[in-house]
Amino acid sequence: MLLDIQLMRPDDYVGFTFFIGYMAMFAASIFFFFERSRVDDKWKLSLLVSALITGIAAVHYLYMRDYWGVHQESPTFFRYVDWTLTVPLMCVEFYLLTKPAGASRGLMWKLIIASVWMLVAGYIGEAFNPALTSGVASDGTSHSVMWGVISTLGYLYVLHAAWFGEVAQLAEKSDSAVVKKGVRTLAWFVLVGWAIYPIGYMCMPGGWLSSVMDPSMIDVWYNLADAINKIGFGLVVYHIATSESK
Ligand SMILES: *C/C=C(C)/C=C/C=C(C)/C=C/C1=C(C)CCCC1(C)C
Repeated sequence: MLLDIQLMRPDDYVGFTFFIGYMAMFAASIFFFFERSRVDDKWKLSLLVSALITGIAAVHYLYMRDYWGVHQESPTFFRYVDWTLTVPLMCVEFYLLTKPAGASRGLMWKLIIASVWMLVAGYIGEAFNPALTSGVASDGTSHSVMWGVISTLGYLYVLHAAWFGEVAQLAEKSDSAVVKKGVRTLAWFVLVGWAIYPIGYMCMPGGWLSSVMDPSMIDVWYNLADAINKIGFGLVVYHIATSESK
């Protein structure tokens, strides 16, 4: 009996980014997990969360790679399941880093709710886009713009918290210069790294960039952004943890 999995063609560059994304996430997870033994106890949970973020992504990438291979179509559902699990965990990282300076559980939950809001609205914008059924790109414009704007409100909340709001203020109060600087670096990830996703979103049929960019580019943008944000974010946490360990 033949397996139903199609082997990747050498010119399938979108498929290749899923392939390499999977390996990178997997390797990063092993790294963060084993490095836990080298840091002080109070940092072990932060490194575990980094390992979980890339580990959860690795499992989804394996699945998305095959989904792409078989259907040559965006694995939108699995993409959003992955993000809905991993982005709240990134919010947990902000909480863990600022907890010694007084961060409350309430702050953690506000960030989690804002990020889930952002992702649920984004999912509605992508998965229920009328252009997908009608085949007419312009049919999707008002739908994708409306849900994109709703989603952006959640994004702005997290961005504001990381730069000016509670997270930034607590980091400022921290007595560790490394934590202060590290939280600022993570805020840059939220500003620059996270901004890549709306670019991908705007490539979908009917999106503002769809006339200038191939809709299949959406997955390349998302895969690139995931690698930067999940692995890079984890490395910043790793740097803080190792610098602050004896
Ligand atoms: C590891 C995955 C991460 C860090 C995913 C982040 C996703 C976003 C910041 C998505 C943002 C979006 C908007 C701000 C508007 C359009 C819809 C989204 C969901 C693509």
